Formats: sequence, structure tokens, C-alpha cells
Amino acid sequence: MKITDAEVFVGGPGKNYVTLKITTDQGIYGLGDATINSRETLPAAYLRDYLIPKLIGMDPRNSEDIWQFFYRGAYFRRGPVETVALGAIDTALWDIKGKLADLPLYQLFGGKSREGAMVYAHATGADLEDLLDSIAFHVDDGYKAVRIQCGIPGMPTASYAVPEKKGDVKHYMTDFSGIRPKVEVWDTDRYMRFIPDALARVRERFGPELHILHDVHHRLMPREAAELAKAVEPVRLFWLEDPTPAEDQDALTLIRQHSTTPIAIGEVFNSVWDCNKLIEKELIDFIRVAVSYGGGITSVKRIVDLAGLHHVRTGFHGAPSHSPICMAAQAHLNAWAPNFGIQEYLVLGTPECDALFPSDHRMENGMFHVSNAPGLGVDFDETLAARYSYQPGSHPVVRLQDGTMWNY
Ligand code: CS2
Ligand code: MG
Repeated sequence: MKITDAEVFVGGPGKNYVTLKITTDQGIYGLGDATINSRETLPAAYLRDYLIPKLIGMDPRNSEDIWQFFYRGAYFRRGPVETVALGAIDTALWDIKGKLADLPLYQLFGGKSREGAMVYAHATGADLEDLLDSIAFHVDDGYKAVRIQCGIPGMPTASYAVPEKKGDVKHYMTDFSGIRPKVEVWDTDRYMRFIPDALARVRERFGPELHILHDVHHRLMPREAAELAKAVEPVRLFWLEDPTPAEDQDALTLIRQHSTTPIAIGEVFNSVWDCNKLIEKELIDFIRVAVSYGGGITSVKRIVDLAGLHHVRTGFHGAPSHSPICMAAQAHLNAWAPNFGIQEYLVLGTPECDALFPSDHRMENGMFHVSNAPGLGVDFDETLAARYSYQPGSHPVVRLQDGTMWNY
């Protein structure tokens, strides 16, 4: 069996999805997702110019050797662009493997460990009142877990994932309003004074059953993060996410020394080498690495197995940062993983997106039910894809009030 062709498509409804389609001499094809926000044309070029020419002629069934070939063979390796491109190839090869075996991927991993995988939705508000309404909306919709982000009184601008004006809904799609990023202004003191009480109010209003998550989005120093993790202990969070920029992994011991609040990290990690120390030292409770940025199913499954040895559960990064192809790969891992924790899930929300990536994966009552179709169980409509092309856009950036650059 041989790979005869591979094509990359960039674009989508309100989002620059990077989709890889690998075709074989037996007519079976596989799909992969190389989407990486604010860098979309780079993995596309890396795939087209460097990886695809080498891939043609290989036997797609040898996904492990192909993974090693591109990982070790790159020499300059582990960067997000390299990894997301490799992740797309690897995911497409697993899709082919599943179709060849005529089995849904979770069967190749070891079968189902659960019927539905719990997901968390995003609730947000420009102020606490709007946030409470947003949570109520998701709870009424059947969600058992909600990530909450709230506007901070007196903060000069809206901060991460919070709408600018009361009554607004936050849109997570790339900001296409111009190539210059929007600037968010951050004030740690105001945040630290407000957020523990706000989280406590949410717990009070929604009771003990709701799983509450909160994303700090890398904005605190380790000591501040330890203070926050300790202050919110009575709220019994499901997790506190990315409390610090986690490059300085040893600094996270400070959080552990001061609190038992569960910590989730890893959405910007690209390999097992980014995750292994935090997992082995048991400094985190949930690993957030995504199948696409993490180098595909081959490497993320290794990370999941390592995590399982250290009481660390999965909490894969979710849409809309990834296309439904990466989400499908994660759905199969979620169905299997003995150490599954939760899955981030945002309704991509548009019929256009569902039409571009048809699938029968389904969400019901806050639980994700994996498709039983062979392979990933998601398809890609190339005719529709021809309607879309790359749109320049950007993430916001963050500065402190005096202008100092901070972490987005
Ligand atoms: C976020 C991400 O979902 C999350 O937890 O941290 O949405 C993140 O902001 C984006 O992936 C950045 O591209
Ligand atoms: Mg996050």
C-alpha cells in the first residue's frame, strides 16, 4: 500500500482551518488537522514544501516509523509549526488505519472505557451578573461542567475570553479586523482582589454538583498563582488552568506547596518532552495537550499513558482552536483513555462548519458520544472548501497599564 497524494486546504467559515488529506493507491484517504491560530499558513507551507514530497510513496500503515522519520529527521524539531504539521500527517495515517481495519479508532486503542465523555462549555460575562446568566444558559442546556471567565471591575479593557460590553457574547473566532493585534490591558491586583469572591458567588448560586473551571491564561507569577490557588480552595474548582506561563516548570512546586486546587496545563505544549516533568513530578492534575499541536495520535497517546502512571488525567484543548478533525481524534482517545478527565468543547455553532466537516459524532446533555464509523468518523467536503481561503487575522496581545508587554 502506498501514499499517492497529499493536499493541504486553508480556510473555513470564520476560521482558517488547515486541513490535510492523504490519498492512497487503494482509494482510502485519511484526514488531519494542522490548524494553529495566528500562524495558519506556516504549517501549510511546511507540509507542502518539505513533508508531503517525502511522504508520497511511503506505506501509510507504518504510522510509527513515519512519525519517527519526520520527528527525528527534522533535526530542528519540537516547534509548534513542525509539530502541528506532523500531527496532521499522523492523524490522517490513523484515519487510514481505522478505515482499513473497518473499525472506529477507539477500537484500535483498546475499545471504549465509557459511553459518553464529559465536556466543559465556556461561560463568560462582562460582569458577574452576565456571567451568572451565561452559566445558567449552559446548565439548562445539560452541561455538567463550565469554564468561567469574568470581566474584572476597573480593568482598563476586557481580558482573556471576556466580552467588551455588557450583554455581548464573546466570539472566539480569529479577529479578522486587521493585521495589528488588539491590545488588552491587564492588572493583576484588580484580578486577584476580585476573582476568588466571584468564583465563590458562582459556587453559591449553582451548588455543589456543577464542575467549575477557570483559565488564568498564563497571567500570574508563581507566588501569585499559589496565593490564588489557595484562596479558591473552598470553591472546590474542577481545575485552575495555566496559572503561570509554564516554561519555568520547577516554579510550579510553589503552587503545590500551598494548595490542593487541581491544576491543568499543557495547551501550548508540543511533545512528551514538554509534559514529562510536570507529569512525573505530579505538579499537575490534568494534561491539556491537543492531538494536533502534540504531534498526532502516536505521540499524544504516549503522553496519556505516561500521565496515567502519575494520577494525571486528560483535559484536551478543544475547539474552536482546532478543526472537527482534531476534535474527532480526541473523541476517540477520550472514549478509550482509562485516565480520561474532561474535554474542552465549544459549539462551533455554524451549519457551514458542520457541512464542511460532516460527521455523526454527537453531543448530548454535556456528554460527547464518539462516532462508530471506521477511522476518525469525520469527513471533509472539498467542493465546499473551495469557497474559502486564508484570511489574515490575529490574536490580541497583552500589556500592563504602563505599556509593559505581558502574556496573552
Ligand atoms: C484557551 C485557548 O481554550 C483555552 O483554554 O486558552 O482558547 C487559547 O486562548 C487559544 O487556543 C489561543 O489560540
Ligand atoms: Mg486555556
